[in-house]
Amino acid sequence: MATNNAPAQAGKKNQLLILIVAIVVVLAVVVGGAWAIKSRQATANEANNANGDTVNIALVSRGTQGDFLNQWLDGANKEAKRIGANLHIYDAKGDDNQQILDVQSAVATKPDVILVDHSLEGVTNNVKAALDAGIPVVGFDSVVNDDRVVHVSQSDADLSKLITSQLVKDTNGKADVIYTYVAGFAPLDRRNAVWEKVKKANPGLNQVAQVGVVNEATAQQTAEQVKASLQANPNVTAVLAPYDEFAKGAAQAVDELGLNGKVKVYGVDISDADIAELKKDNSPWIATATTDPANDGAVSVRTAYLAAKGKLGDTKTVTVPPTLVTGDVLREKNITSLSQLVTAFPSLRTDDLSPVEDAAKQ
Ligand code: SR1
Repeated sequence: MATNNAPAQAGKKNQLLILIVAIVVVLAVVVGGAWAIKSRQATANEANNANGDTVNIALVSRGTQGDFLNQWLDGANKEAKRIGANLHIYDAKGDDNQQILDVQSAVATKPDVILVDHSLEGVTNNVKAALDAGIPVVGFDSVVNDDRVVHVSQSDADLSKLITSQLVKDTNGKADVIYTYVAGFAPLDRRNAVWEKVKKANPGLNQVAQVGVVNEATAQQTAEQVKASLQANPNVTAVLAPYDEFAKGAAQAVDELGLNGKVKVYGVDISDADIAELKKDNSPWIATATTDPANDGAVSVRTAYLAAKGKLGDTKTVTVPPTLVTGDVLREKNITSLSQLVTAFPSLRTDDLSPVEDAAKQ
């Protein structure tokens, strides 16, 4: 008796088809992933092979979002081009674990130097591997537990002293204060150490809340936290926000609650957008202690270049001095951009720090 085997055969065909599709998908993932790594590696290697006597700098950036890092990277790129260095940038997009992996990837390309920015402590082991392999490492605003690392930073202690002194002066040392801070970031921790001392020296300062986040939405989320803290603490007259993304958020919160004139914001950092906010009539953000972020990036690249050339000597720290900028001065001088600010405050350019021309001649 003929039996109808069609359903069984169709079932086997479907199973075979599913198996083939699964194999194709797996192969695509494996090959695609390998290509991505290879292309990243290849790009870095191409940079290494582009011109043997060119200094190859692997910049492993945490990719913290915001104006400061965008300007810092712009300054780093422009300075690398000016001094003839290859800059291969790894952008961890704010992911600390990715940055750790990026250091490892950078070591594999055998660059002349590795420049790390805004890293947390987790990169230490891979940085040690670089140093043990003879690759010098320079860190900007980075936490790395190895004395061989050369550290570049703004003088965070002076940044904090400048802005907290303005707060103490304006409040006569007596105020309920909201403080924005996230521990673990080298610059914020160094600024915090000064704030702790200022509070001890001025017992009239009452920190009623500590808020703040560092992520891809720092300003917006900090605004929400400051707003809630202001509503819960009606006697607050000052917000200390020692990072411009924090300060933007704090200013937004004060504006939204209509507390302009009552609550003042004391910030750190500057950008064109920050200048616009500071200059606004009745802006709550009244002052900021700052350097020029692009200049900081340029100093970092020059320091890395000198480290690669073995021209740093026994230099282990390079520190950029800050300046206090107030909304009043910006309005008086009608400053609307960072380039105009640098013209008005020439000390924001520190070409004397890690000068490369000398190294290039040697
Ligand atoms: C999350 S760390 C942010 C700080 O890095 C740089 O030091 C800038 O000054 C910014 O305040």
